[in-house]
Amino acid sequence: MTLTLPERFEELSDARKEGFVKVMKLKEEGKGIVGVFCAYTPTEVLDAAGLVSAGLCGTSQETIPIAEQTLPKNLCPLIKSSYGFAVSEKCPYTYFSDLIIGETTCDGKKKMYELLRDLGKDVYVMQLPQSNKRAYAAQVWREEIKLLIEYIEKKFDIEITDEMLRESARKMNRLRRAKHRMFELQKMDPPPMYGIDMVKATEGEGFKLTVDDRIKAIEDLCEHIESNYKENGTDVPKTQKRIMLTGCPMGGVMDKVVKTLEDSGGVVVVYDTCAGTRTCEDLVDEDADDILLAIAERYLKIGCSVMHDNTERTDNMERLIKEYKVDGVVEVILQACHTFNVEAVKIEREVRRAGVPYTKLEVDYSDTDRGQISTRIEAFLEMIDK
Ligand code: BJ8
Repeated sequence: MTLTLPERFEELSDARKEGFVKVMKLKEEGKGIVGVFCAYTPTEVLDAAGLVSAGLCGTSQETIPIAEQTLPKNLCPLIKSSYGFAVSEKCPYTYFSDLIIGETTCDGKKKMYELLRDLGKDVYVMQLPQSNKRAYAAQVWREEIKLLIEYIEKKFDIEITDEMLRESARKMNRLRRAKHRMFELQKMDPPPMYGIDMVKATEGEGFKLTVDDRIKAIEDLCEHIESNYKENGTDVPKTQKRIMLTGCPMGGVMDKVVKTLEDSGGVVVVYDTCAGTRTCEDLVDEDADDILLAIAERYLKIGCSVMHDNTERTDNMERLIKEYKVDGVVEVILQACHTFNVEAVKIEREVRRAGVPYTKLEVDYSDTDRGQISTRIEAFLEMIDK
């Protein structure tokens, strides 16, 4: 198969060009590339299949104007940005993906996947149950994972056995434990690092190609942080207010929210998000007789607002506040994300019950609300007693 670069390749920045060349090389070496959008994607299947998986969630304002030529303006920026990257051919993983996996999560995403198909992409959508509370929910998700396995086996002409899945589950569990160990370092008082640095470190880890490389990168990082803390202490002053961030994925608002918060006297000690503690505390039962069911059960424990009766998130709130000695909670809602925005009512109730101040910020990826967000954050931090 002859691979071609996008028509406007020469207009891209050097970093992006590098990304395209790197992914093209992988494809030339015979690697299958799978794009994913959600923490519900059973990564054990992709790992067992020997496929390279890459997160495709858009985190940049840059591609939103082109997306808005097709999609409604009043839509979550993550969805618009992701679609914009596909239309403008600016993301190497989307461009070179052999397969894109989506799930029936929020309405905007599941409808956007249909439009991705119109761009000629092979998009496989898994039907996620609307709630994990029904007795049969795990069986439904198990069946969906089985169907995905069959699709992948046929498409890539491979076989995925239960033993391969079990081996991958062990590996993914090790990765989850490593991430959790890193997050738990922030329980120290004062914490060893700023939240923005922790995110940068995990972003780098996400681009490692094999799970083993990712585990090693995080474990090395943990050791480095621990020994540095012992020898030199931390750059974070004890007076910084310890903040939990919760809500929508925050990749697109790191600078506007996290950096502003930490420049104004706060430090993020816990991320209750998909990229944070929400997805690394629960493990797959590696020794279960039915490994497919064990994988299904683990994924359905993810406390995402797209689930009806998402008690997992509210149940964890008070514990996380205590364990990480949280002084205040900031909920970040991406514009037009109805599920997280409505669920915020319950989250606020839980946080206040735990006796901790709470605020909610509704944001998009643009710079237009930067001043207003900064004022809100400063006012919130000022009212926290420390
Ligand atoms: S498991 S958080 S990755 S669905 S796209 S729901 S922000 S309106 S991303 Fe998500 Fe999976 Fe849940 Fe995580 Fe709202 Fe935007 Fe929808 Fe979003």
